Amino acid sequence: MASLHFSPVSPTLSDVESSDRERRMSGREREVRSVRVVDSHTGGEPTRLVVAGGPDLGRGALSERLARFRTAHDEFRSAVVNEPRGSDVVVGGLLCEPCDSTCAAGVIFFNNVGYLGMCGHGTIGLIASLAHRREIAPGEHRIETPVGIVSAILHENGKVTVNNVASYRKAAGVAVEVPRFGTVRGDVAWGGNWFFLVEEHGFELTLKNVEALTEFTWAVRCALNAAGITGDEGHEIDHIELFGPSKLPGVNSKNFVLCPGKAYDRSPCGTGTSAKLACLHESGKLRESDVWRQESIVGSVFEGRVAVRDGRIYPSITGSAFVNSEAELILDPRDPFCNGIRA
Ligand code: PYC
Repeated sequence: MASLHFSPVSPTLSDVESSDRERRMSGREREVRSVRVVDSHTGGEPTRLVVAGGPDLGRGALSERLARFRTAHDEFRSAVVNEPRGSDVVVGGLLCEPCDSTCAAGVIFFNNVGYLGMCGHGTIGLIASLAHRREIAPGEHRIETPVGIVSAILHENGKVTVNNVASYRKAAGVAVEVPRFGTVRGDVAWGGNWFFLVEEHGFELTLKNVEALTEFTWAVRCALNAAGITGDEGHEIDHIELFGPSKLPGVNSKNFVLCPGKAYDRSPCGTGTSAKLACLHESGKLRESDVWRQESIVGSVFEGRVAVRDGRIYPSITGSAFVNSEAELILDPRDPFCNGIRA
């Protein structure tokens, strides 16, 4: 595999362009930053991959670099994904040099309100973007994330299979009292992020119901928080996932996934589908040889499987991403919304 060129902290203009621009600029203007991004979507869910011009997070484990990103460079996160450059739906990925030399890359995912442990649709987008830049070829590539190493197979047909971190159900059939909606039961599960998975909700999962689905899932998330129902080590359950029947032939289920910043996932959610696969396997409804097809609220489909090693469940998710833009973001300190519109 060709090794990737990592230049996350330096501007990406060519030397000649840079020095021309330098000569024309003075004072504050010199602080204008150039950030190189590749935009893609995976089943309708956007990913903006920062390939150059990101903050210097130093060395060390990706979890340590994420902590540095959060405490010292959070404005960069907001500048890249929030309005007016982005929107609540955009998930950002900062391409990082990996610590482990067997990995092709490291990545830290982020969104309109914070950071993600892992992101399935984002990893598919990352692989499609690196392939678009001719930085990787078909085959398997190991990727470092803040929650562990995952691998991704770029298939000859452009599809991508993400072999996710070990996933598991922490608790089944947990009841929570949700104001205005009553008792809601769901499973608490980890798939690289924390999820509350609900089968019984009474809603039809269609795009025309998105407002009602958002209101309900947000109320569930707030109720879990208020009741002190969390993932391991007190981690907030910040993704809520509803399931219903799919009308597509051969597809097992349709979902609606509310993400931490109140936007819904347009894709079937890679980490959410992983959490679902872990729950299905743990309840004896999915064997290692089975394929689970998960439809998203917009009609895109991921294929999921599980492998069990040393008693742990490793989901894999297959989907496609398409690159739709390569761009240079300009962060001009004179712009009052240079760092995005923040709450
Ligand atoms: O695909 O894992 C995912 C994901 C998480 C949040 C949005 N998408």
